[in-house]
Amino acid sequence: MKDIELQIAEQLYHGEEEAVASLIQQALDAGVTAEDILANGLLPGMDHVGKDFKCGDLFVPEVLLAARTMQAGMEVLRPHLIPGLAPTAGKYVIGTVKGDLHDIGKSIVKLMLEGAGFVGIDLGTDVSPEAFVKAVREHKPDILAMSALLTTTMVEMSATILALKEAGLRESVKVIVGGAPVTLSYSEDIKADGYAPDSARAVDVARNLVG
Ligand code: B1M
Repeated sequence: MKDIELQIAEQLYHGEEEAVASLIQQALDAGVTAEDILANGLLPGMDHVGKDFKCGDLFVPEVLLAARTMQAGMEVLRPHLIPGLAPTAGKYVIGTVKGDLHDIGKSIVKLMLEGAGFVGIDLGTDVSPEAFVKAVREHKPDILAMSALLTTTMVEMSATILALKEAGLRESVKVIVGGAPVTLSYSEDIKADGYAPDSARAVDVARNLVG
């Protein structure tokens, strides 16, 4: 990892929004790609936050600050991750499932999809099965992408797939699931069409399903 990427990870950990935005700009100016800044700076920084949150070294306010810093960093990266003239690869609807407020991973998946030429709608967080069904009915996406970060909320993915089935829409859309507690085996159990452990592979899966 380059020194500047290391600094981005460290400043993200400490929730230093301005420092992270300015370091990202410096890295971009120096020719580091947006993908490298994300993979070697922001994501390891957030991973460090997650580990220390788990073992009790960090608490919710610090995690929130880091999450806000991550979003600020993503705002600087966004135009560099999205090539303006890519042809449309397909249409997506994305959201974090009901009861779940985690949106960082979902937003990264969305950005990466957009970077790969997909266009779509972000329903945000805490999205009920009914709201997903309504969006599929209205927008007719190729891909419905659901994110869950809690073991208690991942069941909503299954509920949404069921709701799609009941609405007669299941065959009209490919469902992709992901998020830290979600596994390939779980995705198979609930009969999703695809699973990805990270945002880069979410794009691969979406491409394969649409292509
Ligand atoms: Co929360 N939280 N949190 N949290 N939080 C976790 C998830 C947790 C693992 C922390 C821990 O205990 N170690 C734990 C869940 C335990 C479990 O269920 N197994 C947890 C908990 C318990 C909670 C609360 C219940 C805490 C509390 O209040 N007592 C609470 C729940 C609130 C709610 O949702 N109802 C809560 C709250 C919060 C904050 C609000 C403080 C904040 C969220 C801020 C925000 O999102 N705006 C937060 C955060 C930041 C985390 C950690 C630290 C980081 C999550 C994150 O953003 N990671 C997290 C610990 C961890 O994950 N290590 C934790 C970075 C992000 C880039 O990764 O989201 O995994 P991730 O996304 C990846 C992949 O998973 C994948 O691609 C992304 C990029 O590569 N991916 C997909 C994600 N979605 C995908 C969809 C796809 C494909 C791939 O296809 C559609």
